[in-house]
Amino acid sequence: MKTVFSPGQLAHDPKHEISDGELRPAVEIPARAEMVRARILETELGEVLTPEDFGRGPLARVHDGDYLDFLDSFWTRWTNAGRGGEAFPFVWPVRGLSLEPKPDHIDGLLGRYSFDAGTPLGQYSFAAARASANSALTAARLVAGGERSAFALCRPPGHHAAAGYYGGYCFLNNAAIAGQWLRDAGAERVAILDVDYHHGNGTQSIFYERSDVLFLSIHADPREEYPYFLGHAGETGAAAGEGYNANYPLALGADWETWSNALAAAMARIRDFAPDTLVISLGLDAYEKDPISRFRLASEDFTRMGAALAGLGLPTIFVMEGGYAVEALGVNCVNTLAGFEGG
Ligand code: OKP
Ligand code: ZN
Repeated sequence: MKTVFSPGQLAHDPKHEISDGELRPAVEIPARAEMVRARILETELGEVLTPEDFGRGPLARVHDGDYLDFLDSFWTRWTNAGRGGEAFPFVWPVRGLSLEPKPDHIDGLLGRYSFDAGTPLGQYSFAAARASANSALTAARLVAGGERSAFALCRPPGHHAAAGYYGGYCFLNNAAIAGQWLRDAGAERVAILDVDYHHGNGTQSIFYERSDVLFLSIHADPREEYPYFLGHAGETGAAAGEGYNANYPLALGADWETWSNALAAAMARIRDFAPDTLVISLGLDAYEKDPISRFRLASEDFTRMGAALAGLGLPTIFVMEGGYAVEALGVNCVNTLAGFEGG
């Protein structure tokens, strides 16, 4: 399986995040991608390609123009306000407050275009996010061109980013951008299965009213876990998209037996939908030793996961999402991909 990765993705190099009432060391760091790349080379999974630049077009098919403009102008506005380093939002337009008119001040804009305070935004974040999206797009093009599968080594990740806001370490929704690009390239139906420990609220929200993209997610119950405000079992889609969203929230502590039952249910839904292409939002944070997560998958379970997914027999794009046990990340990620190739 070919991998797509750009060194430009490493330019987003956050030092801190707001977590547990403190400014803590950031966990979504460049070493994550380095670890995965090293394991791919060590195991000879396949070639590692540099992405092509797809420009703004495919990003704007998923994200609002004013949101992309905000990301583009962030650093100038931030430094014009006399700031430097990393920005964190601290005020949001929640219930009863107004989205319009948009604030002029960067502190207002940060809240206008985000949904959490845990995501550091720095000088190179947008450039790195664009490089990450280009990796997803290049992997999508490989599969559209006839490859059975491809791996987009995306970081920063994407699945929490919605059409008009960032959060959860995500700025551009790589899986959604790849999925939409596949539709525009001629795929009639695309399924996106999100196996990250956290619910993919951004991806769900982007496709919630559409029947051409089925979104499914297996994740920690949002009653107990981030992102808290989306990902419940009753969210099944709306309008034309009714019936085309499927959530499988699991209790904290879920092991492979529990997790794989949800996977079997999700796979049955994918088979019924009969998509042309499958996109896997590949979070590796369901791992038992993940520092911020509370599922109990072992490294060998990721091999099982990959093998099971191969059983769908679909052209498949893997798009990396979370996973913070950096030492084990390469093994767990490549186990999934090699499991797919052997399955
Ligand atoms: C991103 B991805 C816990 C802070 C949690 C947000 C987690 C974002 C996960 N103290 N911060 O889905 O892996
Ligand atoms: Zn996650």
